[in-house]
Order: sequence, then C-alpha cells, then structure tokens
Amino acid sequence: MKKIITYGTFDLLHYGHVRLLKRARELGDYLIVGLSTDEFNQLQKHKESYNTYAERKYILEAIRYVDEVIPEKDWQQKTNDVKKYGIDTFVMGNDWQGKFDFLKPYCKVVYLPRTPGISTTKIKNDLK
Ligand code: C2G
Repeated sequence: MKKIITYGTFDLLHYGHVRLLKRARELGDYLIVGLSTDEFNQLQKHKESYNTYAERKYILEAIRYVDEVIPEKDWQQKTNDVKKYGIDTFVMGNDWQGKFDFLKPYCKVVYLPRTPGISTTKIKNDLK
C-alpha cells in the first residue's frame, strides 16, 4: 500500500484545499493528513483558524480523499511521522517549494501547484 502524507490548517476549507487532497491521494492508496492543532497554529504558525481542531478534523474526515487525520503539533514531527507511518510520498502545495527537501532521504517529496484564485484570505476579504 502506497502511503501519502500532507500537512496543513485547512481552514476555512475551500476547493483549493480539496484539489490538493485529491491530487495527493491520487499519488498512492492511502492519504494521511497532519492537521495543525489550534496551539500549533496560534503559537508557531501565528495564524488563527475559524474552526477548532476538532471541527476541522471532522470536516477533513468527511472528504473521500482523506483516509486518516493526525495532529500536527510542531515543525519537527515530519521526519518521525514519515518513519512511523511508513510514508512513501510527502506532498505539499508549491508555496512550500523546497522547504521540506530534508525529507528526501526518507520518502519522495512532491510539491503540487497551488490552485490559483482561492485562499482563506480572499474569502474573508470578499465577504467583508
Ligand atoms: N493550497 C492549494 N491551493 C490553494 C490554497 C492552499 O493547493 N489555493 C494547499 C497548500 O499549498 C497546502 C494545503 O493546501 O499544501 C493546505 O493549505 P493551508 O491549510 O494553508 O496549509 P499551511 O497553513 O500552509 O500549513 O507543516 C506544513 C504546514 O502545516 C502547512
């Protein structure tokens, strides 16, 4: 079984996120999402989320492309996650291009093109 992992906050969930998850899942047979906890968002990513971790997890688990959701608590856990879960491929949007190449000794690293024209910031601004 080819296992894929990706990480993110996924709030407010939009089709750009879902397109990323779909393409990531298509690279293998099983997709794990490392979902940023509320504490990680606030203390280390310095980004607030509208939905709580539990709410974001509930939403992600309803997406057909997602097989498992685990907490992303810090920047340091990825290498251990890749080993612990037997990951074949790590996937992120290419706004992170190159940032996770340190994982290359442990798994394939793939950066996928972001979906243009959609972001949580844009949604919030458009709703104002
Ligand atoms: N994304 C995308 N297209 C968009 C917006 C987002 O492909 N229009 C992708 C991002 O590139 C990322 C994923 O969707 O791969 C999740 O986006 P965020 O929740 O914004 O992720 P981020 O806050 O960047 O967290 O350790 C990694 C971090 O947790 C990534």
